[in-house]
Amino acid sequence: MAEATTRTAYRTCPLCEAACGLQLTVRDERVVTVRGDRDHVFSHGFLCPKGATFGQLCDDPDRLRAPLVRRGDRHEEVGWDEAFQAVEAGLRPIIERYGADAVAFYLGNPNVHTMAGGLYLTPLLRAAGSRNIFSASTVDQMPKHVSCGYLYGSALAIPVPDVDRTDFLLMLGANPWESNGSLATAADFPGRLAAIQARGGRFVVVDPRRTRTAEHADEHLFIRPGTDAYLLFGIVHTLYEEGLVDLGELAGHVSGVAEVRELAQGFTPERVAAACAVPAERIRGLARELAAAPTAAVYGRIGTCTVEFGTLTSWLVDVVNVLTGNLDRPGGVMFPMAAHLRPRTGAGGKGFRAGRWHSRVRGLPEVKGELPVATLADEIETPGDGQVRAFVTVAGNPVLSTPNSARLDRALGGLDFMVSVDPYLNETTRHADVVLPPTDATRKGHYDFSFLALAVRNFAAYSPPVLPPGPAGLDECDILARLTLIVAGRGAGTDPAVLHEQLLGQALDRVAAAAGIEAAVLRPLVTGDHPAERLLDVALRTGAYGDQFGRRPDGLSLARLLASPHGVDLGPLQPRIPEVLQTPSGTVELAAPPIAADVERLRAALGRRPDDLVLVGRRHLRSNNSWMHNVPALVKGRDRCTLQVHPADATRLALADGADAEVRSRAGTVSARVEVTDRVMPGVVSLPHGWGHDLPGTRMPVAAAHPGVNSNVLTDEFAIDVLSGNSVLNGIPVEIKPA
Ligand SMILES: Nc1nc2c(c(=O)[nH]1)N[C@H]1C(S)=C(S)[C@@H](COP(=O)(O)OP(=O)(O)OC[C@H]3O[C@@H](n4cnc5c(=O)[nH]c(N)nc54)[C@H](O)[C@@H]3O)O[C@H]1N2
Ligand SMILES: Nc1nc2c(c(=O)[nH]1)N[C@H]1C(S)=C(S)[C@@H](COP(=O)(O)OP(=O)(O)OC[C@H]3O[C@@H](n4cnc5c(=O)[nH]c(N)nc54)[C@H](O)[C@@H]3O)O[C@H]1N2
Ligand code: SF4
Ligand SMILES: [Mo]
Repeated sequence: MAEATTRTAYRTCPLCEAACGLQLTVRDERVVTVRGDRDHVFSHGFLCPKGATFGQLCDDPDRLRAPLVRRGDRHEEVGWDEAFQAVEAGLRPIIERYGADAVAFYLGNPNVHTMAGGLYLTPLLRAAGSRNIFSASTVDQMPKHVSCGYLYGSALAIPVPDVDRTDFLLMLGANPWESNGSLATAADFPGRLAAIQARGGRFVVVDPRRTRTAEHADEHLFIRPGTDAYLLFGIVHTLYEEGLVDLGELAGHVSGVAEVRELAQGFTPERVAAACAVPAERIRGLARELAAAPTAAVYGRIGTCTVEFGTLTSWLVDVVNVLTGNLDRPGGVMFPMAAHLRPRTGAGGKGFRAGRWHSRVRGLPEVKGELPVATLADEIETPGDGQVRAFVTVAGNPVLSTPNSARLDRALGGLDFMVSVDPYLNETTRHADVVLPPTDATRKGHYDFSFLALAVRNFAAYSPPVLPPGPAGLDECDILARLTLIVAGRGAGTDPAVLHEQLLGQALDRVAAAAGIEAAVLRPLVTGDHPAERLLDVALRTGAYGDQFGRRPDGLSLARLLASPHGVDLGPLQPRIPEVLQTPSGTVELAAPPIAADVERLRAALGRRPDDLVLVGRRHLRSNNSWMHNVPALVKGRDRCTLQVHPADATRLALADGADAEVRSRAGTVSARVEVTDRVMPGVVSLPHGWGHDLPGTRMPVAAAHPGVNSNVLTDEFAIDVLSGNSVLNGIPVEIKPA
């Protein structure tokens, strides 16, 4: 009897960008064991400690299983219809009285890990019509979108390092040994790095901390936080000066090469060495090694984006790849081709534009349809026409994850109405009048709309729900559909199926128009048990490898992925230039005017005296931003939320290992436990983000018992990268004294 209820299921892990395949043992409708799926075409059995807790996370007794409505300072469980009526009663009058912009939205990181996020946010935001859209992108990767937007004409054309074939990898501000990689989906990133060495290649890490990745590298270079743009310009300068520029196959597809030479003037290795603290001879050496390697890739992540010159740094990463002929070639950096997308028919397009509107209070430019989250509190607090009065969060915890979060926390307390789509009552959602918890990940299907477009090898996988919908839960697609209908004024009682069919109809209209046939002919051919599955089926079948609704019978479809629980391998990355380029000229535009203009800001800062002491962040393998600290297995053991201080600084500042220190910045003050270690360079201290679970009114008791301190009390909402609006979260000037 017991045996009959035990079965094996396969599912893509939704907990980070690596997209590993999980093998789940399910007994009596619960996930009882999690293993890496050895037969998975991409992850080959890899599993990290977070993925191993997938079952515990889904079963967390503190996860909300029914909607909450706030009554006074308490949250009470209600039924779904009552919850949506409360949302309608809260939002509609504000929209009617003050207009669309009075409702702000914040979309957090897990949206890129759900199908609902990939399919239902765009309709929601379109229905809302608000200019006050914010997301975790402006505390993360927006500089990369902007630099790629200018270089390639599309903010989504992001090349990834071809780690499986490269001979030389230069990594800046990334720690995949802990993070498992970002903007480069590479399950078992550590194994893939080790394989570079095993085949005789090298990888070099540039980081103000000696990270686990740095420990495994062939070389680690400390760098002063926020100065990677100087290091990279020193490399670019050397490439020109020593005649090492060689575009290879790219010649004819790149414009602006002479302009970049001009822009690099003055950034000699000697001059930039003083700013970034990497010796001039090593900067020259890196340039020569990158140029001489049969293939090479430069890859930058969080430490290159969340800094003062984030867009320039992200741009320079690609400039070096272009100038050494490594863009779009095997072993260099390449553009993936995801199964749900179609290749374009030729080069050239409208190009990238930012600043179509500006934020009301600080006048910050829109980028990719959103405004910098660093100015969200301004928009809530500042009275006047267009003031934000209502707030919708979907999968976000900005009270812990965004700069000067104590100020945002206060601002949220002053809203007229707030609704959160979130499975936890946490530091942010405790402010919500209504909390709408989606079903857990075992009960939803999964396809990585975001990460299959960033994978270092082309593959596709779809996981159907492992368990049937729970008795109380509501699917996230249904939640977002009902919100959309409310915001659009179509009523809280409208069946979400109305919107599901409407979206499917629109998707079919688009593909039918492109193929010159009737959408009605295609509708009966679409398969799938769920609205998200049907939309995916259309995208897959008309995508790069699709069955074209039967015209290519061996092509991809939902049915084909359902029959392939370990995924379908689509081969190594292929060159995509010029097809991928959407710039007006149809070339890689190396020196777009907004970028060139920002170089002058960088040049002006070159002689600036560095701050005495700056704060950087760090990630730990057992953590995931702010939201997985309620899983006992992930928080057990010694306190990880420590302030790392170099021994020389500890002596100078009279800080003892294990004692508390008071850390003060322009934005705020926290008290943190000191860990004296030479893993940070002198002049740099490090505190992880996502902690600070000691605020009242939350329902995450395990996290509250391991609170840590919130590093974003210290980060400054006025420090942003001007081109992208991205917050500066690394290189924060601080003062420290014993507490
Ligand atoms: N100082 C500093 N700050 C940082 C960073 C840093 O390096 N340093 N990193 C930044 C980065 S890269 C990021 S991405 C942001 C993250 O910023 P956020 O996205 O704002 O924060 P998270 O901690 O990821 O919170 C995720 C929320 O989603 C909820 N959630 C989890 N799963 C689901 C789901 O399936 N559906 C829904 N609807 N909700 C779900 C969780 O309960 C939680 O409330 O933090 C940024 N903040
Ligand atoms: N375990 C775990 N995994 C995660 C997450 C997590 O919270 N925990 N978060 C996920 C998310 S949302 C993201 S975006 C990714 C991020 O993925 P990564 O970017 O790989 O993550 P980090 O570990 O923050 O690595 C950033 C590194 O930059 C360094 N750094 C700081 N300032 C500078 C600088 O100015 N220059 C240089 N060169 N380096 C600098 C830091 O010391 C740190 O080692 O990780 C994802 N995976
Ligand atoms: S590396 Fe990421 S995707 Fe893989 S098991 Fe760990 S959390 Fe899941
Ligand atoms: Mo992120």
